[in-house]
Amino acid sequence: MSTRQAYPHYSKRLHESLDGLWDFRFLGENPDLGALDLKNMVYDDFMPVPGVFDATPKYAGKRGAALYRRKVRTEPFSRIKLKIGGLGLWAGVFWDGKSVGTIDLPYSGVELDFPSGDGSEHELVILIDNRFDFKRTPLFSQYYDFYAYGGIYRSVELHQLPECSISRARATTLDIGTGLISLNIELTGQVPSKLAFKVAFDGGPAEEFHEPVNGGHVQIKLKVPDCKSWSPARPFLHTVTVSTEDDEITERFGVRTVKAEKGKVLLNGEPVKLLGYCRHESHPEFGPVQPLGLLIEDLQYLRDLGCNFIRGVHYPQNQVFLDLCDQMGFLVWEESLGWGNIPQHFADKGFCEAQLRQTRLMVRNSFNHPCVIIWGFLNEGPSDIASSRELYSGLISTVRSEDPSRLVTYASNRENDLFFEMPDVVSLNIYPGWYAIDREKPRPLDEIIPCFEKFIADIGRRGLGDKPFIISEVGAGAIYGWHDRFRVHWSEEYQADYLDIVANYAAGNPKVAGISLWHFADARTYTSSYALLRPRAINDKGTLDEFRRPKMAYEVVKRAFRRGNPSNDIHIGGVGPVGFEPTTRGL
Ligand code: ADA
Repeated sequence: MSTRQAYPHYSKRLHESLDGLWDFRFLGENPDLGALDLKNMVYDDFMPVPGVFDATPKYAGKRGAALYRRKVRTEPFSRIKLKIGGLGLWAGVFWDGKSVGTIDLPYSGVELDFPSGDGSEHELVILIDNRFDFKRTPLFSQYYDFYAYGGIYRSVELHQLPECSISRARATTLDIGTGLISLNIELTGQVPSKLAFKVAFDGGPAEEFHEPVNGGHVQIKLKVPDCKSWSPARPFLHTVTVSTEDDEITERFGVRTVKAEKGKVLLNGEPVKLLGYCRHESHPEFGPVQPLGLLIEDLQYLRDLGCNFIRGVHYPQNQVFLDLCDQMGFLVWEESLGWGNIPQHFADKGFCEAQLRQTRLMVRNSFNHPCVIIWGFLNEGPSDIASSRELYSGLISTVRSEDPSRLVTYASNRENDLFFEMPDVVSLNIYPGWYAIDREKPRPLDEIIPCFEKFIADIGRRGLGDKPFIISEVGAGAIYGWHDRFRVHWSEEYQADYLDIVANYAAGNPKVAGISLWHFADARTYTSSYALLRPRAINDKGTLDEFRRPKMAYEVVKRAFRRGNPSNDIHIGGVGPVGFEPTTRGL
């Protein structure tokens, strides 16, 4: 096993990226997993990791189970941590033929910790199952409006851990003026009652500490030397290296504060208007896998559009994407997986438990990204039903107990929402003039602004006027290249006229704290007859199509957003004044 240059932060730890070509076997659409014989399995194909088999031509659209296999080398009898950045929909992980864990949280970054056993060469097998099964994978249902892919969506790493290892060091800004932060160091394995360790910032001199360990955590406060705060205009990043006798990690973080006050979102004490898009991790050829080049391309477009804000829908985001947002100064809403869940889901213990677990994990995994300013969950859940209260309040308190330093919200589509009092930000998904009130009116664009105004007046009357209000979704479909002199639904003209109204309204109205238009790029969705609502079986409301070709609305939105947020021009095409290697993060 080698210590790869790509991950310079774990200098004392043997680790390896397992990305690359793996052996592959599709087990069929209805395999008997109980009778799985891994020992005599014939692998008759290969697949890339990260990669999804059901986006490839040979296995396109298949639902069933598949095996991914590769050989790995470790020192005998070592402690192993397998880090998987995200997969779907369900996985069983086998080490030398024995199960070492299962993964039931699609899109979540997970870690499995287990002993390597005897010998130095091992077989690692990941069984992927992309069939819908509410009992096993309660978080993904077939009716969700985005395609549920099968495969390993993100990078896989193998670490050989010392007996006591540092799993995370989470930095929270306490004061931007003095650079005071609190550092929460999390340990796993054989944890001592007192820990001797060193802390160094930005590769500078280390300070020594000897502190008590409580429940696997050490908490200290310290000042970042020569501290520079992080903001969209100056996305300055620091690194912190924590080392013990046996282990060392380096995490990258930013010093900045986020608050909600008098209807505004404040960043470092200053109001910031959030102008941007919802973005799916989706590509017609790679599915949910996000090649670095694609991420750069998307972020360049978003910057050019004058955006400073991205709502990452509808699941925990790729860590590399968040790294780039840190570097480019984008502000991000990250949310856990959910889509129009129904009261029957809320009545299911397994669903509620998985919601809480994945949301906690998302906050922990993305904690050090300064770009993330808002945590969200349960897109368009049943928030108008009293019995949903327990899960909504449970998720809010889970987020707040993990991270009181950011804002929490959820995207509601219920104007009679019962829980808007609980989150920090009121967020509404609303499609006036698309899913129109008067279905007989041609081009019902005049319905848009009155709908927004009514909602703002309603929340004001409800006493919620002091909470920032975000239009978390709004949009209209357009088929790329489809032009029509009547400028009707599905034409690029209708979408451009629609987004012109919406983007200018949000950019110019002080009562709107932010907007994330639905959506950045077209994305694959239903293969069932739900697709009758979605021409081409694609959600066509992208301002760009699925191959990132701008539609007419592109220039319209760009004009409105740039007028609303002229400071966004600062970094067009660049990564900000301070360039950092994206690989210096801890995760
Ligand atoms: C909802 C949902 C999106 C998408 C959108 C649409 O608001 O949150 O995921 O389905 O509607 O296109 O209608």
